[in-house]
Amino acid sequence: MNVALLQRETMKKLLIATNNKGKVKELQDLLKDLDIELITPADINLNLEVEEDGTTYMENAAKKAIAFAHASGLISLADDSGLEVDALDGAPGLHSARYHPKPGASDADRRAYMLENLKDKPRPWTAHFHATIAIAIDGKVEIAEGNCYGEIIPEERGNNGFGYDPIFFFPELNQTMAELDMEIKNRLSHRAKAVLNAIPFLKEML
Ligand code: ITT
Repeated sequence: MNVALLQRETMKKLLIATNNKGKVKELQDLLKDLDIELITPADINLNLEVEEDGTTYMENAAKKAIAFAHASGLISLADDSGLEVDALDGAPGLHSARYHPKPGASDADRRAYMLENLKDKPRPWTAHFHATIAIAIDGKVEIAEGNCYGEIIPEERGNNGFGYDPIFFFPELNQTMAELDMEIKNRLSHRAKAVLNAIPFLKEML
């Protein structure tokens, strides 16, 4: 066996426990400098849908991380996140991925639905993204959190990112989250901050 292959064989593995492709890409980039092999559910043919029935981000993130760790035997990192809009009393929050009356709605449908619900409210529509990260192995779970502040704007801008990014605006940058390169989003975002807060115990667990 050559040295590179041997190093890879003995490297610690971390499963990125999400079915959201946008999150996978961001987390791969955010974790790339750690000395670990990042595994996605697709890499190990793991098809797991976890019901998100918790009442907090923490409960849902922990439930996802534990379920993926149990199914794979790998240390697993899950993210539960959401967008909280002040004029909507913090909605959609925990329900951001399902914020639409129609089942099977797309991200674009959810953005349009949010703008419809906001249209009669005075601007600025201040909002923040929240992310809770849970890392689980052997019944042990560690939690880290991050927030990112901005406002919702009534027209979509930019093609990067996912979810609500095209309508989440940073006034000080004059750009939406979807106009930022991933490298910049990964310095500012709720997920980036949560990962940064998770690094110390991630290093301990690996
Ligand atoms: P997994 O549970 O498989 O990780 P999910 O998309 O269902 O994927 P969540 O339950 O955590 O994940 O839902 C988070 C939703 O919040 C996500 O689907 C987006 O609509 C929104 N969201 C979270 N982070 C975002 C970001 O960085 N940019 C845009 N929208 C985001």
